[in-house]
Amino acid sequence: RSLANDLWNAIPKNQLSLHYQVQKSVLTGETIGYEVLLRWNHPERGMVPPSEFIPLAEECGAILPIGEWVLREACREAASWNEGYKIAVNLSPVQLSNSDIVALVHEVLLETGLSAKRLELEITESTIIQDKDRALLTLRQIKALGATIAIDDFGTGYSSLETLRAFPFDKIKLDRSFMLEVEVSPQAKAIVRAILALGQSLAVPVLAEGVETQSQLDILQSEGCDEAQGYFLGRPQSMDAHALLGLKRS
Ligand code: G
Ligand code: G
Ligand code: MN
Ligand code: NA
Repeated sequence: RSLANDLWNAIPKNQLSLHYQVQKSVLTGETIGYEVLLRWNHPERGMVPPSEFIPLAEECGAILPIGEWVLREACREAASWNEGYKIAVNLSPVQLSNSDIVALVHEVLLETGLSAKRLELEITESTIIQDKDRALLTLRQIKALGATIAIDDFGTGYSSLETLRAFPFDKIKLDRSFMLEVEVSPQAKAIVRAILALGQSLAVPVLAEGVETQSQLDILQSEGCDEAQGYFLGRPQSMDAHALLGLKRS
């Protein structure tokens, strides 16, 4: 039995679950939304991190049913909240290129009754690099449904200014590697500042990921960053976790 084999059984065996991590306004501290992070509780291996099983799921194709499950669960969950917070769901490149993601998003919104403007889809640049024309069309169609699109892990890997120019992003998520350095490295701080200025010029809000300390948050505030996410503001946790229980409609 292989891990890939186990992965195909993870949904029917109820081994997948979702964690939620808060995203807040830097200026006011208000909650804006929650990012959904998938967890796999393997019967023998315990919690397998997404960094291990998402690539495997993409390789073997299981990401399609798994991604569909995540989207449906996340939207159903958010629709039951008594606050209109946004829900941010990560999309795999494989979902974008090998499935009718537009039809799926449309169907899930109708089925769960979630207002489309509360759904944000997070994609990385690798998602759109393969077939840019098709990706652009797909993202436009998703936006036409009323959902929004964030570019994830910005500033690393392939992310380029050309992509920002050509694609209709609603949010830039600054990669968490910058937060590791921002307090000690003038270079890192200069890059953060430049990306924030870029976001402002393009009228696209920037969210800083991986905020772990008050002093990082202070820097973001003085530099005019819009939103933040990270352990300092809240760890990813299950809906059962006490901090989120107050969200449930009674
Ligand atoms: O929660 P954690 O830090 O371990 O997540 C690691 C990576 O897995 C992140 O890059 C995140 O984007 C990705 N990830 C988490 N949940 C999902 C999901 O539901 N779908 C996809 N495609 N990626 C996810
Ligand atoms: O790539 P993506 O942004 O989707 O990944 C989110 C991942 O980052 C999740 O796996 C989450 O557990 C992790 N994460 C969230 N906040 C922090 C943080 O403050 N510090 C670190 N090191 N990781 C974080
Ligand atoms: Mn993400
Ligand atoms: Na990220």
